[in-house]
Amino acid sequence: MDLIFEKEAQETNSLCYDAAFPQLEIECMLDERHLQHQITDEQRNSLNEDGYFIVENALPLDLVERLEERVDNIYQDHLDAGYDPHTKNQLTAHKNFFYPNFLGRDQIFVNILDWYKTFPKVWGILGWNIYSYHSHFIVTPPRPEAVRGKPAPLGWHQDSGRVNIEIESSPRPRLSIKVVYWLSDCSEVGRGNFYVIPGSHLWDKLERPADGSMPENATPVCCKTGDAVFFDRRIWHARSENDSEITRKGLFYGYGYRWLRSKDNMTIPKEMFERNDPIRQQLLGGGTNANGHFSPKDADVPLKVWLEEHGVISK
Ligand SMILES: O=C(O)CCC(=O)C(=O)O
Repeated sequence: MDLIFEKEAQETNSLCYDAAFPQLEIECMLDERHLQHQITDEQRNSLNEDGYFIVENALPLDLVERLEERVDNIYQDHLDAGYDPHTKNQLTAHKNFFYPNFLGRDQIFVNILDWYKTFPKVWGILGWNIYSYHSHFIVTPPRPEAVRGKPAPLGWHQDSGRVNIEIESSPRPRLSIKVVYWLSDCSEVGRGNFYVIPGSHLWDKLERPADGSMPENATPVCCKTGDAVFFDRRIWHARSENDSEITRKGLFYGYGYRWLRSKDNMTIPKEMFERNDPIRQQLLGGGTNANGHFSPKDADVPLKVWLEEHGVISK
């Protein structure tokens, strides 16, 4: 970060515009606001007991609007091309659109990685040897009229694929969490809500009713636009069908330990990587060498240094 920009960032604590890259908005680095939004006992208890918690109004609506515009543009490009590169299938207006590895598509997505109302809770859960191992956004349009209201079995799962089969311990270890920011209003059931089974993060298996109906205690997570949900990767969760008139949109940020391999291709343009501050670079997968993912030195984990300097953890 150049000195003028750094000084400006410290002075304004707000969005910074770089004169050389006028379209590149770089949100300022960690500051006092982060210290005010650390995880509460109630949130920690909810995560430990239920496997998730909600942070209301995590993002202001003007920021949601700008994020949504970027998501809409990427989605529209794919709709125009009629192709979904993730499923390698045709993309049509009613299909769910899952778009991984989106951070490098726009600086504004990177800005949310260390968002002051949420990121302190991430370090409060996982500690400082972390990065964003996986990110995706999902656009879930309303179902076609012909199938509206028809029950469809949900895709219940725990995150992390083979980890759940190959790791020996029971219950499985947490390893990572996700934070999803809702860009659309999911405050009523039937809007493609995210479903969870509270407490199921400690289960190795899920008993699914044979008729495809909801498992016991399946709970829709109802959130307003701008709310965020933190969830443990182990909680059994699923997307539901959207039988409303509102296209559901969510930005999912996964955080895990730096020794956990990334699930995304992590195609962050070099120039974008270099223009972000060291803590962002850590979150984007930076580090000095491979061993530093397991036995980090301070240069690998500027987040740790910042937390020490601000009295959040002791040296
Ligand atoms: O789209 C949803 O509600 C669920 C997303 C999901 O399953 C995931 O992020 O692992």
